[in-house]
Amino acid sequence: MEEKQLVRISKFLSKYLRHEPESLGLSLALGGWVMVDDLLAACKKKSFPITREQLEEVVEKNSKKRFSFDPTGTQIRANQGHSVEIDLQLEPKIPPPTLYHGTAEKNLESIKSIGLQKMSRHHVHLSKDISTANNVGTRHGKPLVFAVDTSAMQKAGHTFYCSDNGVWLTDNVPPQYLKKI
Ligand code: HQG
Repeated sequence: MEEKQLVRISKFLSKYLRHEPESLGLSLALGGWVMVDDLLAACKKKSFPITREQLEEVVEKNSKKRFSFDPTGTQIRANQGHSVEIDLQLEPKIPPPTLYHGTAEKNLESIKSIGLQKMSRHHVHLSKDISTANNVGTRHGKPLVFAVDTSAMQKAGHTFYCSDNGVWLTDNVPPQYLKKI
């Protein structure tokens, strides 16, 4: 499949597996899972037919590994980035001592005063390295990257999770743990 088509399907799936499953006639089960057969039938009904093979190719080749099948291959979910209320059932994990968050310069003053908030998502998203964080920030405007002192946060009792595609998640980051780099 061509890259353009992979992106088109990925955007379609992100919309319905993260944000509005009900408008495709789907509901997400615990963990955010949907039956693959139900998803394919719903896509067809929406005049966006996808084959099982195309779905497998998107899961495998998606640039950010946004989607996963369950071990039996009968269910699929978005790994992170939901706005609908779901419990991904992730286990708390110890993060590397420093993680990074990319944002836009226009958010600087607000973040300095109240820290990082989850906004419309379930968690604040943190990246493993500066270049990934920079790319995330670019989506919002002129990028700005913060180093997050996850080691100190962990000691202070904050909980971290890591999604199946390696994005670190936490509830909020108070300003004292942020350093602009
Ligand atoms: C900002 C993409 C003002 C925050 C990426 C961000 C990521 C504040 C924006 C994933 C704030 C929320 C998530 C505050 C946070 N004042 N602005 N107090 N606290 N913000 O898109 O982290 O392509 O919800 O800095 O790769 O940009 O979807 O979060 O700029 O992993 O797979 O509010 O989305 O992945 O924006 O991105 P978002 P994000 P996907």
